[in-house]
Amino acid sequence: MRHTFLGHQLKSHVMNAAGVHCTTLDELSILLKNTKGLIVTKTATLHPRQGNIKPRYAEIPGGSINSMGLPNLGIDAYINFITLNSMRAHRIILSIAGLSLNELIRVAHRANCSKALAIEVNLSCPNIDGKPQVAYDFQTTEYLLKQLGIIFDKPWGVKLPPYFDPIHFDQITELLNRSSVSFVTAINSPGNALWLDEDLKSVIVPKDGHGGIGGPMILPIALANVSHLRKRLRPEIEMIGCGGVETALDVKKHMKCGAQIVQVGTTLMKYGPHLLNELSASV
Ligand code: RRO
Repeated sequence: MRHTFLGHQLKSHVMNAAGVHCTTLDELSILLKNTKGLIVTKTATLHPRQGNIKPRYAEIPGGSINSMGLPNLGIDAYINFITLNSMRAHRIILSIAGLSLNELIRVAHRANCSKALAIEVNLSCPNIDGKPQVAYDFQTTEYLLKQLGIIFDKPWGVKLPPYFDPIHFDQITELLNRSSVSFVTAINSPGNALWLDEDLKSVIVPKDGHGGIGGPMILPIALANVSHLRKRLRPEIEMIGCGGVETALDVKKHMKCGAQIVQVGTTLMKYGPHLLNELSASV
């Protein structure tokens, strides 16, 4: 089967989800060399960040919980990586975020000058203490979409958190349909979940044990989000499905709901990059 994204033919329609196997330059190199489709970087901020204290990722029944806290090398390191790998830059999506509007605007300007295929603006990081997920605040999102539309002259999209009510799908897609996004990625980890170990202690220390969840347990939420968004978005806006993918059948389900390409997080974390090729070969 042939797959296209933003007008490019792809050799694979399965890729990593931002944050998994894409934070260090070594991880990115391995991913780029050993997979055939697109890859996305860890969400980059203006300056490098250590993230939350460890442990901050754990496997739990049904998937994973994380409270990474946006550890990353800073935008310039990822832009340099893309420049150094310019022959494969057309396969790289640069994920960005800012802890303030001002920071996001500055990161966006730099990202726009990179050779990346596209930019995925993360409006949905669930793990920064004191910072709400931007895409749950429609007023701020509307303002940001306008500002980012002025900055970007290369393809860009947004990574959304899960929504749970039809009115919220109406509201977010109304804003997106008026913006210049080329694609939407859905979903980020449902945030601020809590898991307790058998000894009744939380498994993830930062944020009082709360974190974003991933893996098979979120597949129904992810599919519903892809489907609701696809029905409401302008047809020209492409969709990347993300959330809960463990098997080739799960990839097909995302595509049936409207995704053109599919990202894998928790399952990639568990099995490593060869899994992406296996999933794409069997569709
Ligand atoms: O780094 C994280 O804590 C993190 C991010 Br930025 C995100 O977008 N989603 C997630 O589950 N964790």
